[in-house]
Amino acid sequence: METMDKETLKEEIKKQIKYRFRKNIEDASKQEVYQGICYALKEMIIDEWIDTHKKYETLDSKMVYYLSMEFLMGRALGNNLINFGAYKEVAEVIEELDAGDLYHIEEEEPDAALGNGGLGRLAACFMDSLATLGYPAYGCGIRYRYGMFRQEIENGYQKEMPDEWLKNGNPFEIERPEYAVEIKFGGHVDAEYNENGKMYFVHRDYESIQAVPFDMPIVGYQNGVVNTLRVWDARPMHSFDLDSFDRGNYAKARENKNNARSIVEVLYPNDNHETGKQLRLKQQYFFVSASLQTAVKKYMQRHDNICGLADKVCFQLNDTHPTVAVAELMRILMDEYGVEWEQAWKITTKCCAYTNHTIMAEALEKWPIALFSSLLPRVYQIVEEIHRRFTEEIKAFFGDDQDILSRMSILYDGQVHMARLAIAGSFSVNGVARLHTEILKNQELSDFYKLTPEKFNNKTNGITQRRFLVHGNPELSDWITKQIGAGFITNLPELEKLTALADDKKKMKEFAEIKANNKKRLAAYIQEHNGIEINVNSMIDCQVKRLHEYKRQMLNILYVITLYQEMKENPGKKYCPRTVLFGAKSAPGYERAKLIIKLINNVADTVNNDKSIKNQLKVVFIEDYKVSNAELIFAAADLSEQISTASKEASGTGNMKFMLNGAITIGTMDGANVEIVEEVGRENAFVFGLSSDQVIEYEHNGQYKAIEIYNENPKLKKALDSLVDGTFIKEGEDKNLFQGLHQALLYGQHSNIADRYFVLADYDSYMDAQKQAEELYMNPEEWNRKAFLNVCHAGKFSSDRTIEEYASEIWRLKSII
Ligand code: Z2T
Repeated sequence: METMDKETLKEEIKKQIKYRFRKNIEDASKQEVYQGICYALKEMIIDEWIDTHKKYETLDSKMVYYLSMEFLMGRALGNNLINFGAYKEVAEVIEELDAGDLYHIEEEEPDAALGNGGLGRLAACFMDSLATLGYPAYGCGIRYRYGMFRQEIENGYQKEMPDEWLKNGNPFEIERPEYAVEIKFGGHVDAEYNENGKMYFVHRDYESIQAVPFDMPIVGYQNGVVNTLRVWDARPMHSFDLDSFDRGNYAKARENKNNARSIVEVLYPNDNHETGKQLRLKQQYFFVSASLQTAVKKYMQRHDNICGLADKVCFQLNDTHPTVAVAELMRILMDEYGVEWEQAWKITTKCCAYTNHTIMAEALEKWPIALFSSLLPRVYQIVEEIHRRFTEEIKAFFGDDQDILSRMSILYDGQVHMARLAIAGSFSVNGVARLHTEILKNQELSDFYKLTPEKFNNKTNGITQRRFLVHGNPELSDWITKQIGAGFITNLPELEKLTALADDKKKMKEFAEIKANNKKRLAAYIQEHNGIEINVNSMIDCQVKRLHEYKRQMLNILYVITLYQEMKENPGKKYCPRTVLFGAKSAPGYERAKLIIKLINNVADTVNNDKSIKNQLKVVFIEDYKVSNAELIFAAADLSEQISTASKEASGTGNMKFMLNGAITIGTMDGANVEIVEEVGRENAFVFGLSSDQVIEYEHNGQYKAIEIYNENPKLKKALDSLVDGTFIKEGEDKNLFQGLHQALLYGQHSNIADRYFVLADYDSYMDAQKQAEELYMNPEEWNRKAFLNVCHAGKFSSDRTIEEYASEIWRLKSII
């Protein structure tokens, strides 16, 4: 927080540019100015970064290690400036130096997209809240050379391009080669006996890889705290394999080097889906082993007995991806510190805690035993023993019941079941929204809940208002500050104080103007990136999230098609003007999702070029949806589409970002929508669709008949049939392009049942909810009031609240402030 005066700041930025680029600021490119600012800021935060860690050491603080394959950080500069308390100063300095404006300079920074979607962004929000609340924490992850792919849309199809986020360097990171550790893969394990006849295990003929940490600062909000996100890079243990080098085979000697790096080459671009690739397991063990070795070493520097580890360390497993931590910690305790099994198990199960993020079956991680045991032979041995003992426990509790064992065994059907291992090895198992946790307890994990009910708890997700309001929507943030002070920036429930203004006409007009300005800002972005002019007075209707069938972008586009067909049937009628925005990346191998992207783009093309509907409806597909353009979208949105099949979306977090920025939710009673509606009131949202109980009941009884709904609903039939009658087929395209989508909804495809996600079942009530939204929008004052009340009641959804709950109920951390 100790910032410099403006003159010193100017000198510092100029100096950085000069000695890094051999240039005076007048000659520097925007990228060079951007880097100059980053390095100047880094210099300002470095002392607090050092001091924070000194403090943790002198206080001997208990520390949480948030283990996550993904951290979807987005851009760092703007966020760091805000949290450091230097944003406005630096913005002024840049203008005074005639070096452009900060908003455009921020655009020089590539997003750090080391994550897929919700799970990775949640980890990023948690990092921000942990630092802001002064909790001792490390984020531990992988420094992927290539993050989430960049999406290009070509002829309406998604094309994946490499994300070269490190091309111009990564200014805020610091490489820490002195903390490199060795990671062992493959080989075999021999049992040997020492002089007292005690058996121990020796791992031989393994391949070693070096893990090198890079630290990134996580700046707390104006509190002097700077935490660390530690991401691991992989290197060959020795840069040349000397044996083969000696034999004169230079290329072979280099090979080793390439293998090591391949571990951290790229983020797997699957959200809510597992592919079971060996390299993925390598990634998991690589960063988990590196992080655990470091944490234990650090603990042993200050303590003489490993048995107290759980008093000082907690490992939070972000989904099952880091679950190998359970066995790896056992290995370290037993093989490296000589702890006996029973004692090691006690320590491990007091250190590990697991968060579940989905009930989708295709996301459950299972590893073939052959693959697992050949890659991690010693760790696998330990898993076998954990399994043996856990099986005893299950039998003691339930009796010898094969059905129960088939649902609970860690080793089953030739596979290692990671969620089962995570639950067995953790003292806490949490879901990410109230409804989701209830489904875990009563359906998906009910056997485990019966066995160990005390482990289960809920932690409803949250988002950081520093990025998604203060940075993403500065106009609204400043306006709120004028009304109620800046307390909401670290205490979001203070937004409740705004409620009194809902009846103040003048204030409500100001609030509406801010939304209008944000729409103009987004319109400029869309004009520049899509070449489409949108009507800034239209309802901005947004569905931005990963493309997944359960999220039902299909339901949304069916509504768009229905509306378009109505407009064409009633040429004289006036409709509520609407701009429907979609933003979504599909997993590259998810063919049906990719086809839905193509459909959205074809519908957009047809609708946007049809003069007969007089611009009352526009459809825009935002290319390359990511954290940085998401900030613009949330700020500008009127309607927030949260329309997943009830029970399928564990929480959702975009829903909270829209609410905080004054968009009204149209949504199902799923995930955190339930709690959003509870906070804001049903009258201030558009709720529709089957309940999760109804969906689960259908799934059990198999009574759902999509085709009957289709046959009984002419509007729906007409919309659906437009997929196969050529309406949205462009010249030169296969007439049957969208046949598969039609087929999947009505009859099922590839051994799946028809309409697995109940799109047709919810069509009618979705149409109703959309009609209500349109009517309300035609009454701007009423709309504005409800949108405003969404802001007022968003307080619960700060990740600060979520982190306070984790810290007090799971981690038992003490804040240093
Ligand atoms: C993911 O983003 C989510 C769940 C996953 O389960 C995997 C990924 Cl990559 C393995 C999402 C959920 O779908 C979403 O509902 C939730 O809000 C988010 O995690 C954070 O908890």
